[in-house]
Order: sequence, then structure tokens, then C-alpha cells
Amino acid sequence: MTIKTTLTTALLASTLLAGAASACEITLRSSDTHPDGYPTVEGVKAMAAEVLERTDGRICIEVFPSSQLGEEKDTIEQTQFGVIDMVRASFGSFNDIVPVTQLMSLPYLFTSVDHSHAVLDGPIGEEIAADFEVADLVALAWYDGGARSFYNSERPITSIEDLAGMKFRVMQNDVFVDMMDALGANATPMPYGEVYSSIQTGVIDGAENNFPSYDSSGHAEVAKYFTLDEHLIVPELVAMSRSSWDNLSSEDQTVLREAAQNSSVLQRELWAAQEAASLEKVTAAGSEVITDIDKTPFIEAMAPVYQKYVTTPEAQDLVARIRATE
Ligand code: GTR
Repeated sequence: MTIKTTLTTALLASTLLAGAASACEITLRSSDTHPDGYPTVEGVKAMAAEVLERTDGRICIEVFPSSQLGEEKDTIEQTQFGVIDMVRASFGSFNDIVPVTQLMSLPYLFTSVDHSHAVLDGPIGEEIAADFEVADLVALAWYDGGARSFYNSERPITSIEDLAGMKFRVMQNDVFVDMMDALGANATPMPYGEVYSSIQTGVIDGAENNFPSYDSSGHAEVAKYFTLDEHLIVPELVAMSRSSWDNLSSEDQTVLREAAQNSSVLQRELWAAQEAASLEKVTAAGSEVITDIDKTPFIEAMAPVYQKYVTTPEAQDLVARIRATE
């Protein structure tokens, strides 16, 4: 499935990449679970175009979309070990290796995408980046992943009670399993690429994600009921392998960092446009999007999840600072 964008930088990127392929002194492989045209893929392609231009064709970033290099958690590990050079992924997939991402993945922590920008673009973002370094990863840029909500193949969900006993796929992260427990539903953690067939065959009743993923993955075809409860706003990022990073001169590192930062500005714009386009598309194709949701009971139900994860004084301080950020 392709998402059409009118992005000229993306076209420029592929043209430049094709033209300069033979001149590359350094080729960096970058992984993404999403297909071509998706805002994250186009963001990294724009970064690639800028890097190529500013290094006179010396450094080429090759973007592998659609999980060609593996599912997200596997590609994160491969990036850690320098098997691949870069990965664009969700904070939700880093739980095992960058513990602070678990706190950043708590339900209803961010009140809006703007709030997540304010947090990540400030001092907290720098602290988080330092935590990625400890895991041999260089956080190059924060990307948007919007808000995640539940969708299923069975029935419209309008309250927590409606979730009772239903089975939802979550990302492979304990926070999300505990979140489902707290809502009285069952969590089935699995890689993204297995979700479509698992809904289709009834192994699970549904999953949870943002509109662009619900649309581009085809999940909307098999799970028509989408409830806009927006329980998670999970940041995403472009991360680079420390070993690949260390192989670059400091001048080249600066170029990569700046190009990544610029791509983040673009990605956020593309994201907003794609959210609107995907909502329109899935609605036209017959999805029932339930928007009239009282979120208060959902927010209140998360208390045990916070109790379990926000235990140390550092964690409490971080959560308090995030909440106080405007
Ligand atoms: C998407 C996100 C991916 C991946 C996926 C999932 O929204 O962009 O990085 O985390 O969700 O649910 O596995």
C-alpha cells in the first residue's frame, strides 16, 4: 500500500540517490517498518537528500522501507550492534534497552502532540538522547507518531466496559501489556507485521495505533471500528548506530545531525497532513470512527500502571517535569 505525497524533496532524494549511487564513499543503511510515502520514510529520505548534497555525493543513506531489514525490535538490535546503520522507530520498541523510553511510553502522559514537542525539544529531550547513547545509539532526531487509539473487528467501543475480555495486539513492551490489564482487556504482544493476519484470522480482535498506520498497514480493511480514545502518544526517532557514527568525521557528523533535525521539521508537517488524509480515507472506505469518547475513565484507569513504573525518585521527577512542561 502506498501513501501518495506531493513531496518534491522525496523525489529529489531518490533522483539524487540513483544518480550518485556509484560515487558513495560511505553508504548507510536505514530501516523503517513503514512503506514508501509514509511520513517517517519520507523524512529519512529528505535527510538522505540533504546529506548527499552537502557531502558532494560522498555519504549515501539508503532507506529500506516496509520492514525489508526486519521487524522493528530486531532492526533496533541490529542498529545497536552496527549491522545496520540507522533505524526509524517508536520509543515503544526500545523498552528493553533504553529504560527511560518506558516512562515516555506511559498512557496519557503527553496531553497532546504539541506537548510532546515541547518536552522533546527542550532539556528533557537532551537527557533522553544521553540515555540512548548508553545503549550505543545516537538519537539524531525526534519524529511524530501522533496519538494511538483502539480499533477492532467486532463492535464499536464507546467505554472501558466495552473492552472487557477483548484481545488486542500491543507492541512488545510490558507497559502496554499492563495498560491493557488496567483496562480489563487482554494484551497480545506481537510484531507489527503479524497484526493484519492475526485480526483477519480472529487470533486477536483488534489492535491500537494512529490513523496513518491503521490506514497504510491495511488494518482498516479488517478492523472497521476505531475508537478515538488517544491513550498513547509515543514519540518516535531516527537513531544511528554508535559504531557507524564513530566512523564519521566530526564534520560529517554535524552534517548528519543537522540534516536529521531538518528532516524532523518536515516529518512533523507531513505527519499532520497524513493524519488528516488517512482519517478521510478510512472513513470513506467504511471505517466507523467513534470520536465521542469520555477519556476521563480511561485516564483514571491508568493509576496502577503509573504505580508500577513510576517508582524511583528519578522517575517521579521526570514524570512531574513532563507534566509541568507547557
Ligand atoms: C507505528 C510506529 C511504528 C511501530 C508500529 C507498531 O505507529 O510508527 O514505529 O511502532 O506503530 O505498532 O509496531
